[in-house]
Amino acid sequence: MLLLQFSTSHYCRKARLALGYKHIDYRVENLTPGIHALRLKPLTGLTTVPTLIPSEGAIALGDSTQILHFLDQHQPTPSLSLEDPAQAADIWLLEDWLDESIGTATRFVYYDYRAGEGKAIDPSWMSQAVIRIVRSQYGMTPAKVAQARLRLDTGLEILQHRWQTPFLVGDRLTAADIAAAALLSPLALIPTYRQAHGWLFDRITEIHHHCQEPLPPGLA
Ligand SMILES: N[C@@H](CCC(=O)N[C@@H](CS)C(=O)NCC(=O)O)C(=O)O
Repeated sequence: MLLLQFSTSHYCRKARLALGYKHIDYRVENLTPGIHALRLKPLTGLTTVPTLIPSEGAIALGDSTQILHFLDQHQPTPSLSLEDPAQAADIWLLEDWLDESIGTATRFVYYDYRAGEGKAIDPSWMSQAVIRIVRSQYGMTPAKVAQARLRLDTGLEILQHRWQTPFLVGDRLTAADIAAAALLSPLALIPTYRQAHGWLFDRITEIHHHCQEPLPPGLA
């Protein structure tokens, strides 16, 4: 399998965690932000990574949720879901919420930090230019960043409650745990989140070990 990605994208981390969990061999092709659409559009009609090409000539999958569902069909064991229909519904509902709401809120808060207090992480012209482009692409105004922060606060309360047991749903790792670990991982570089939510980074670390994926920046 070939995974087209941005190496730093938290949505690509989600796909890599799922591939690692299932012990699937894959190669990565790192795309350059800015010219990535030239490679992706003809494949999926979309411009986002991750994109997975299961085999040469196969239809490409251009969305991380679609990739997780495909991997479960392609290699059912270990499953990313659970047998019980109510638990399975819960897993995919959480996965969708994490993907659509929490992953985008993380992006807003993370890039706001990298452009301000966290500039020292990489003050290079190149890195700051990428951060400026991302902030403008997603319309990251101070009001929208404040909204994202509130959304993350509520989300983290819910997750802290559910992650009292090792897994968000049921008694083993599922797509919900993988989505949460990947989509919240950029917060590991932000000191206020590290201090307030130690439990979160313990879970993220455990899940990365479980899926044999290198730890994200801040935890490595
Ligand atoms: N819902 C999508 C979101 C993926 C996404 O937002 N990817 C970003 C990188 S983190 C991207 O490719 N942005 C480039 C673009 O939009 O052109 C998924 O789950 O795959």
